[in-house]
Amino acid sequence: MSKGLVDADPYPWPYNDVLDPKRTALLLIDWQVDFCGPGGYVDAMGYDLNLTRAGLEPTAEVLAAARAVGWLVVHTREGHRPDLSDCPSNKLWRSKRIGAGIGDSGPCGRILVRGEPGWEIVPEVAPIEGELIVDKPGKGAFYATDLDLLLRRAGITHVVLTGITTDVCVHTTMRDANDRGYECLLLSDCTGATDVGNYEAALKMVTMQGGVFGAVAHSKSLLAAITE
Ligand code: C5J
Repeated sequence: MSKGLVDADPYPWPYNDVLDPKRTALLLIDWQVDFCGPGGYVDAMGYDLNLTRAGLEPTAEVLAAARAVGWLVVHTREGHRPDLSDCPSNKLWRSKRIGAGIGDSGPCGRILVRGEPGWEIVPEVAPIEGELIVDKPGKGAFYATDLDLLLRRAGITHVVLTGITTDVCVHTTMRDANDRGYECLLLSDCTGATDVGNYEAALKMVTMQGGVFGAVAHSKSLLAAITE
């Protein structure tokens, strides 16, 4: 492996041999109580929280390293206005159908509503002063947000993705970032899904066609490259 490159699949990342701290951002997608905490949205749907929490510890380690080398750090949160005026009616209908209605009251307040305890980012990877937070009504972090503007304005060309869930918000965001020309890396141990098969398939999808959406690496490979 050349110096400063990440041992990744299907190619040493990034493609252009540049792991430049001024041009690289760490994305932390939806590390919210609603997706990995007891009493939140994912819990209400009956999925195994161990799967969505699995990536928290390595993500905290990567976050500390990114902060130390001065990467731009961006946190996202999925959620809706209290009156749900930004929640598409089909999304609302489906959530109620599975027994975790958006806006309904639960142990963590109203499900997926901005400002509620369930919508908060969990303490392990909570934002600190100066880090960007992007609130999004959809699955992708670019839709109906200023994320692209913030990244371009900061001179970011490379994006490292962590977060939950792998097959939904992380994938939608990665695909969109890739279409916009960002060089993307997904950290396999810093993400999780509500289903193991979907998690594995989502990682594999990235690596097809020579890296159709970018590349996948273990966080240890990224940390090794950062500290080289
Ligand atoms: C989902 C997300 N899974 N953050 N949201 O509905 O991936």
